[in-house]
Amino acid sequence: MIERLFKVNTEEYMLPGNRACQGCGLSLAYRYALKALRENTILTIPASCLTVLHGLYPTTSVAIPCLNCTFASTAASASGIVAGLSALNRSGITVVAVAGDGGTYDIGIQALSGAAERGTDFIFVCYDNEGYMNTGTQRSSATPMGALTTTTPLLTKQQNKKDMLKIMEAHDLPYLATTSPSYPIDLYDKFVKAKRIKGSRYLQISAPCPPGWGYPPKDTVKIGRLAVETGMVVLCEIEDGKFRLTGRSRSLAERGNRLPVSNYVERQGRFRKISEEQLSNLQRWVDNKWNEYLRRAEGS
Ligand SMILES: Cc1ncc(C[n+]2csc(CCOP(=O)(O)OP(=O)(O)O)c2C)c(N)n1
Ligand code: SF4
Repeated sequence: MIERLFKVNTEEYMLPGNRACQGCGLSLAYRYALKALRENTILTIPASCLTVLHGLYPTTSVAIPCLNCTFASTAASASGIVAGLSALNRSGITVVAVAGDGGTYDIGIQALSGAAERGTDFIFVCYDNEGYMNTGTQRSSATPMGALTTTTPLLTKQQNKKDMLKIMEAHDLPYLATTSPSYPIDLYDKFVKAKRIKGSRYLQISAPCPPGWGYPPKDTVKIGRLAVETGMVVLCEIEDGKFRLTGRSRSLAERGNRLPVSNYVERQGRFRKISEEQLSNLQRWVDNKWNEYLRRAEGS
């Protein structure tokens, strides 16, 4: 592992002094993602915490060119950049769209599905903090069951999280992967791989968010690890249809020592009103997904 760390790009593309909150999981992940993507990259991002992190024109905390687009149009914006580069005969530049779960699972899904169906040569990255965090923690279709948000203030969210990976996999993409900033080498390697592959690639980052999830900023890495240890988040990749568990999720599968979901839930204020029934529903949902992943991993 130490030897592997020395192979990580030492350039920094996230400059000191960005405007994300203390302990932001997105900013940890983004630093490693940009190191893997390197200079010959153009970003496009919609309204989100990431826009705030990038900063206000004419200053920015990110040393990679970036186009701000409207909420629904992230993947369409990327398609336009790809077409523009092609018209100018510019090759060797990776176009990367990055959006939150609101901008991916909900508002950006139509443009994303269109670009993926056309096989647009780009990477779409969803950082999933499980809510509309920039505007004050509203519920999204990525919010897990039992979480409190400002639009589910009394009864918590009643529905399970949408399976966006499955939706994107149905587009027959050459590469899809899930990542977490608590496992930076796994994340870095997947971004390096995605950059080498052609066609539409989809990467999902589980991005813990201290104010939205209700835990102290110092615990972001711990919370991200617990998400994986309990199976709430599963680290995997799908390359040309071949499914693989990676990193910590693979070793959990081999050793069979996954933790109960309650270990994850009890550390976050957003779950303070989860009922016993919801907690057992959540555990059942995680168990079913996990078993499905195990079957796929065994069959591949
Ligand atoms: C069409 C449109 N609707 C609403 C907004 C207001 N808005 C700006 S950022 C944001 C939340 C974005 O949520 P998400 O995509 O999950 O990213 P996060 O804020 O969590 O980083 C909203 C609702 C907007 N800018 N444009
Ligand atoms: S609200 Fe959450 S996702 Fe947004 S900048 Fe703060 S910690 Fe990061």
